[in-house]
Amino acid sequence: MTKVIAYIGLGSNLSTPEVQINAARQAVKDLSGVLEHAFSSLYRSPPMGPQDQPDYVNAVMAINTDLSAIALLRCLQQIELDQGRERKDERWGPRTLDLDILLYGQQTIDQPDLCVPHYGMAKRAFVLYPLAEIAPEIEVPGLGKIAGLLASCPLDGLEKVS
Ligand code: A4P
Ligand code: MG
Repeated sequence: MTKVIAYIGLGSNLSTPEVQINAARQAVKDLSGVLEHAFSSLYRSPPMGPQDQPDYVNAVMAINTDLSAIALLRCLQQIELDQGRERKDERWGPRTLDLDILLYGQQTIDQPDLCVPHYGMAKRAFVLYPLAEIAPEIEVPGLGKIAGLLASCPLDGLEKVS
């Protein structure tokens, strides 16, 4: 199977988010069939969605993988569970760890449990800015170059974690 560069969005706002993000990075690196290609700085931002929850820490990781997109999703969901992720009914509620597949090569995937590019990425500063840091020339299928997406995406309080 050929190798693909995939981009993963990492987010956490519970149980010491920086620790969660770093642990998730290591867990992804430990997957068989995955090599880390790049990892962004950590970024802090106010919550999108319900405001009565802590700020989030986000990052974006690029990997080189021969896992299929769906196999990668299953591995990421297991890592979420391993790090104490509980799925509740509240939309956009707090979580120890969220791992989203942002991009999988230049593929567009539209399956019941997997949509790539990730549906919200073009409007989310906490995805676009870390992605642009590690992939300044990237093109998002159907949406165009990242520079154009950034130009119409306000920072919304996003800042690098020092
Ligand atoms: N799914 C479909 N496509 C994908 C994909 N590309 N990657 C399906 C990952 N999963 C994908 O996900 C729900 C379902 O999406 C899964 O069953 C999977 O098959 P989930 O992780 O169970 O639920 P979720 O993450 O709570 O849902 P959602 O709507 O994806 O949440 P978001 O959009 O990720 O938002 N504020 C800040 N500042 N930073 C954040 O990171 N994150 C959220 C969560 C809210 N507010 C935030 C942040
Ligand atoms: Mg998710």
